[in-house]
Amino acid sequence: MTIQTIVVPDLGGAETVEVIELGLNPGDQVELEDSLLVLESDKATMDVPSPASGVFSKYLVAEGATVKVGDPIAEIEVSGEAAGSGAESADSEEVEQIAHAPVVESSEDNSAEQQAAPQSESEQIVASQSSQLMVKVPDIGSDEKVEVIEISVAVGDYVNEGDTLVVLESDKATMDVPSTHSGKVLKIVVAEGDKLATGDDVALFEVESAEVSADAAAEETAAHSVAKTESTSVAAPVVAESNANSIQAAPGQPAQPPSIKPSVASAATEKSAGAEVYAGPAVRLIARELGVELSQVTGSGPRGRILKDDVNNFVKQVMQNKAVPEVTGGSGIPPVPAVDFSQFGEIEEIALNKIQKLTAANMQRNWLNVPHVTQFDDADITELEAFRKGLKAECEKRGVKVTPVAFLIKAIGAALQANPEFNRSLSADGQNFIQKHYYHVGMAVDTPRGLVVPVIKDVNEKGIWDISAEISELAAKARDGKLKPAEMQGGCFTLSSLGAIGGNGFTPIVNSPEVGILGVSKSQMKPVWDGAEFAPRLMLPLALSYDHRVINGGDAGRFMTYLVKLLSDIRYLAL
Ligand code: CAO
Repeated sequence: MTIQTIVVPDLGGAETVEVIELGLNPGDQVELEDSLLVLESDKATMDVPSPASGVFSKYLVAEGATVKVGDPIAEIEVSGEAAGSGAESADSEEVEQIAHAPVVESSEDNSAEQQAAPQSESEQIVASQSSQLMVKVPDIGSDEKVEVIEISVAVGDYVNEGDTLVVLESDKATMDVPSTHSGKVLKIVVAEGDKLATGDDVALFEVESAEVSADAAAEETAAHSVAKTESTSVAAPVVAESNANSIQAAPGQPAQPPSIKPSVASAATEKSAGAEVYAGPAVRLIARELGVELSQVTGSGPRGRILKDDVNNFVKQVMQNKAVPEVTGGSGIPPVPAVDFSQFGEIEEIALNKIQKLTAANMQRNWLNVPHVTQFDDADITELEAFRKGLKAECEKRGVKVTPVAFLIKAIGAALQANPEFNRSLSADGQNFIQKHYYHVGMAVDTPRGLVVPVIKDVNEKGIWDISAEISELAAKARDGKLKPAEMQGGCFTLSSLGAIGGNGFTPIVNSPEVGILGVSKSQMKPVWDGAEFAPRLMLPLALSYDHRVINGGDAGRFMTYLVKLLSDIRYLAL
């Protein structure tokens, strides 16, 4: 292995650049062309790719350092063979510029060569009609085709000179193709993903005729110049400060044709989803590979630039919160805007605990996936309550507390058996019903840490005493945080009783993949017409929510009617 020193490559005119991103750690494996670090001038952002595969050793500069061409910036360890084909080893007296240095030309101090470049650009604008111009890809400095990664205008748009038409991206740089004229876009002849080379058509424009004639004049002059200077014309990428206004050159001076200026600096800023995105080519590549919308990523780099770590962290965060990707939004659902409540008064932030996070995720999942319908009825529990109260002495003797909830669970089990549609789930692919032949009922328990749902198994094989004992035991465990996972699994249907708390009705959310849930509110004495007179009866408000994919209204009506009958005359429970 040989240590190979990477130096700042040709900066295309910029004297110094800033080191803005150091993404590797000593020992990291790097492949040929992997980005080692990112440099930025006032016009361009460029990745410095590795000239060979090897092991990253260390950086020789710090983030924020200002460096110039030839400055050593990093070291990698490469095999002897790779070292021979790449840059010089550290032993070498002369430090050579890396083989794959990005050539991002800046043009403020245009060389003679670069001055000649615009001449070839005369071909970039062709007057196809008296008032129409075809804007073409400028000289991009190589024969390599580059990809269109963004179309920044639409047909019919009026664009001003300098506005970006499309964004091109090679593996080394991102370039805007700005409009050379003000005018209306008549046609865009490229699509995202197209590979373009210098001189390819981009968009047809309608421009004012005066401008066209000026261009045409310039074109003619420039074309003439091309003929004269053909040998000196270079294919330098024109990240030029070359002034489009130079078309109004002084009399006698060779008029410069309007040049299309791929500005790498501004290319690093992508307009996406209405938001400005500031990121380099390597980061854009990673984002595209991972399917990350960069406008959603917050940049932690200098001036808000998005770094690789930002993209990685974004992905990690989404994966970690997969169950709750966002409080709102996703699947095309418009997100609720984030509000800074502190502007209205004093606030404090309280983190959700694990149960609360899970509840939030499950509720959102169930609410979004299940087409809910809720049906209401009241059960006359006058006799049930009289019977229950009559059990008081027996309860004390047995040490068991019997509440209406035990009768509800027993009645639900019987109603599930009589109405098997409620004892089903929909298969994950939506093609089959899963009919269950066991009767396990979940019971929502309100605890200081949040809502949990222990499950009472085989309720149809148990009597009121056993069910009551289990309710007390599971509710106590739930409140003490001692429920085991197995005690919260396997439910066929859920009971949510707010009877001890109050209210006269609510619409519970189905605990999917179950298909039904019963919401029970506080019983109240009500005057009920018995055919001859109003009689005081203890009425229990019931709300049955169901998954309308599995249960139709008739099924629900029958289930509810049967349940009400069982609760109104519990002798049926014995049958
Ligand atoms: N109407 C009137 N009174 C009722 C009643 C009803 N529907 N249901 C129960 N009660 C009474 C009980 O009889 C008991 O009174 P007595 O001691 O005088 O007999 C009192 O209310 C307290 O009952 P409890 O809460 O101790 O026990 P429970 O069996 O009624 O309920 C449990 C157990 C675990 C369901 C309940 O404690 C609980 O946590 N409920 C909340 C469930 C919940 O949060 N649901 C919402 C989920 S969706 O967000």
